[in-house]
Amino acid sequence: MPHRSRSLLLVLFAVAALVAACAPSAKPADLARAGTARATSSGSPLDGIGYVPSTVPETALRQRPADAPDLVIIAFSGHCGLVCDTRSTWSYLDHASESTGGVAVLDGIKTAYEHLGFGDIEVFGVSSFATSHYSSISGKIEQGYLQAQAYLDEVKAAWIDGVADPTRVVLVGHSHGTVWASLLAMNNLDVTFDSFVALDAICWMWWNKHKGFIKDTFVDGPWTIPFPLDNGDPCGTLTVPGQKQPMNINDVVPANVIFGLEVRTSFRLFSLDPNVLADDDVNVRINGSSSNVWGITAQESHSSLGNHYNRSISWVASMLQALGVPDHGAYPMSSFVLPPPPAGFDYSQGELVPATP
Ligand SMILES: [Ca+2]
Ligand SMILES: [Ca+2]
Repeated sequence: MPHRSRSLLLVLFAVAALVAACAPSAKPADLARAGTARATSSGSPLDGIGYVPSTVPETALRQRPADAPDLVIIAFSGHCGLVCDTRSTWSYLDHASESTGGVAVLDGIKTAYEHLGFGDIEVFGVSSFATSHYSSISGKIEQGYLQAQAYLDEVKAAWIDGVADPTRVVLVGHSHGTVWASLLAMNNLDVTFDSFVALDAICWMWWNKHKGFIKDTFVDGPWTIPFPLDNGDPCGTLTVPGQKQPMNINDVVPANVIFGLEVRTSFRLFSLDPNVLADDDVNVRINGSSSNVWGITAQESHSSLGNHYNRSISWVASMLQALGVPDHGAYPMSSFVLPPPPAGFDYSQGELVPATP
C-alpha cells in the first residue's frame, strides 16, 4: 500500500476508534440484570453437559412437511469496513461479484451441499447487527441477530422438533459475523448444527462496535440477552484447557456443532495488534480438543475472503463434500464438551458416575 494512503487509513482508523470509544456503553450491572431474565442458564456448553435434550419417543415423530427445505444455511456477514457506520452493515456473503463470474461465497457452500444430495436448500443472510436496520450501503432493510433467532425458532418448530427426518442447519460467518453465529449456536443448544464455517473469525473491536446497540436491544429493549453478553465483551474471556490465554468466543467451536471449519488469513495491516484483520487463533473445542475441527490459512485477504468465491471457499466446499452428511446421533454434545469417561464410568449431568452394568 502506498505510504500516503496508509497514513490516511491510520488517521481514519484513529478517528473511528475514538468515535467507537464514545458510543454509549452497557454497564456491567445492567447487562447482568438483563441476563437474569433468561429462562434457563442452559445458554452455554460451558455449563458442562448439564443440558439434557428432551427425547421424543420415535412413535410420536411426524413426517417433515412437503414444503420444508432439506437444509437451511444461516449466514452472518461481517462489519462493513474499518471506518464505516456500524448501522450500514449488510449481508454480502450471498452477493455475487462480477469479477468472479457472479459466484458468491454462499453459492459455493450451497453447491457443496447440493452435491451431497440436498435438493431444497434455503439461505438466510444476516448482517452484523443486533436487529433489523436500514443499511446505506445495500440501500435496503437488513436482517440482524434477532431475525436470525426468530427464523431459527420457526425452523425448529415447523421442521425440526418431533420430525422424523428434520431439516438440517448450517452456520456460516465472516469476520465479526462469526461472533453472532457463535452466539446463535450457543443459545440454541436444542439444535444440532451440521457445520459451522468460520471465515477469518475476528473478535477485535466487536464489543466496541456493538455494545451500544446491544444495550438498546437487550438491556433497554424487551429481548433476552444472549449468553454470554450479560458478562460483557465475549472476546478473550473463555478459559479453555491447554490454552495460555482466554479464548475469543468465535475461536471456540460450540458443542452442538458437528463439523467446525475455519479459514484464517495471515495478512496484517496493523502490526501492533495481530488480531486486527486476521484470525490468528486456531479453533478448539471448549474441552481443549480439536475433535471435528479443521482449518487452513488463506491466500486471500480478509475482505476478499468474504466478497466472492475463491480458493479458500473451494477448500470449504471440498471438505463439506468429503465429510458428508453427519449422523446426529453419533455426535452428542457431550462428546465435544468433556473428555471420554475412564473405563467403568459414564457421565451423568456432567458428573462421572460408575457405569451401569
Ligand atoms: Ca479461529
Ligand atoms: Ca480469532
